[in-house]
Amino acid sequence: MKNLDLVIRGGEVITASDHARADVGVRDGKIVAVGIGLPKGKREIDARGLIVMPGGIDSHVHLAQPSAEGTVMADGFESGTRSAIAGGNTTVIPFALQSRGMSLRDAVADYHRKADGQAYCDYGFHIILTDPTPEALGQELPALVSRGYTSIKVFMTYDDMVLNDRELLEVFDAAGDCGALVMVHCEGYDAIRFMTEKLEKAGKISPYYHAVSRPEAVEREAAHRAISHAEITGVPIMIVHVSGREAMEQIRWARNRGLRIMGETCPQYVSLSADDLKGLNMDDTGSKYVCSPPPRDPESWAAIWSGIQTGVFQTFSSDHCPFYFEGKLGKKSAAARSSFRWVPNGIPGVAVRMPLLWSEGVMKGRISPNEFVALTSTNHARIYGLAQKGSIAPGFDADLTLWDPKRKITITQSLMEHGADYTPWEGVEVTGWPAMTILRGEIMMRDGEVLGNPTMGNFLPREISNEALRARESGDPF
Ligand code: DUC
Ligand code: ZN
Ligand code: ZN
Repeated sequence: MKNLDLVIRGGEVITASDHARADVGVRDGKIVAVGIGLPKGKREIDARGLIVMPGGIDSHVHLAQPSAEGTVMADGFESGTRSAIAGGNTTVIPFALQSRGMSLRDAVADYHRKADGQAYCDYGFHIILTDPTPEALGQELPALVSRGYTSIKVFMTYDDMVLNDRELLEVFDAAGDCGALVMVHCEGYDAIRFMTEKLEKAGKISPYYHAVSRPEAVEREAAHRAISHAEITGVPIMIVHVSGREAMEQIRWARNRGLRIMGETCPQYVSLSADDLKGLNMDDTGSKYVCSPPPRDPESWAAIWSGIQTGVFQTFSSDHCPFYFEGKLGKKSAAARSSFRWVPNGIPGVAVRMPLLWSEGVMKGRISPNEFVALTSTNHARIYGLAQKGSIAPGFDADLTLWDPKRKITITQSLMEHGADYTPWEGVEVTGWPAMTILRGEIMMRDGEVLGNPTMGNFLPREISNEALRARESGDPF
């Protein structure tokens, strides 16, 4: 094993299935050897005392995505992927939004323009499908799947994105035909509108009422409906950003019935609560925590942990959806102060996803280090068709995070490297932090300093998801 470009020596190598003290040898951006006593490489990294794990893959982030009211996101590709690298990630999968009236091809082209030469880490695109025209479903979607855009997201709420039941069924069916994996935002449109109007009429307009307007039943009802549509059309779906017991139990129920329903949850659903949205007045900090579905409560965190521990959830993603707090377009804009309805929905979290899960999950004995790797990297790669990512073995991309499992850090804005002007986890103490992020053999972050440049991230065409393939092999329900 000669001519190694890089040897990472003496770390504890942990994958989703194994762990061993070993050296990792890299050549031409690929892992070529994992073993003991590898020959000297051109570059050497002493990893003694550190864990060497597959680079984090965050399969749910939003970058440079416009919203209906003209709100601008706080991160484009440059700052968003920089933040990802700072948090130990080497791949992100953001969304390419199809606005109504737009073709899917134009949506994808638009996001390539935004990302090209602007990414510190590798990236793919999911497509947000809001306008399921016969052309979009019959021609564009199959063509885009064959070019590596193998997953789509659909919404069951929001005026500018909601699909009705008939449209959901059409989209699921078309996705099943071409192998696209469907991610579903499960919150029911009518129930939210009803609650929002009722609360506003009663003068209950502060950020806290965002959580009141979207109780768990809103998420549970929509999850059940999405699961039923998936069963009827015979397609696998991923229910994203699950916030609490009710929707979690729907997924568990579906999986116990043998349906291919997958679940994703996020740091906010095991660490933030609806009480964080409470503020004394509209200028207070409650809007910093407004996201959808809303964070719940400690009982709910326990339910989410049980879902993580029992395999209801396959992925732990950030749902990084960054908005400014201050300023005309931020969470305290004049419109946002007039009602919670206008507070931009989303929080930044790509830099803290891995530390929060390590600290709350591994350090507190809730999950093993192998499960941590599965939840933050490997499962994202398998579910979303990234065969070359998510493990440490010869042939895989040399995407590695060197993890300091005992490092204590107080989370603060200056460590985030994101474009937002705050972090919802300001002042939270965690144990476990990335010491180094390596992308295809290049050191992109060392001891908190982001190195490299934003031309180093590559676009990743993705294969058809394992789940979609299995569903197709098992045959059409009719
Ligand atoms: N859904 C997301 O996936 N992210 C932020 C807001 C939303 O509704
Ligand atoms: Zn969503
Ligand atoms: Zn999201």
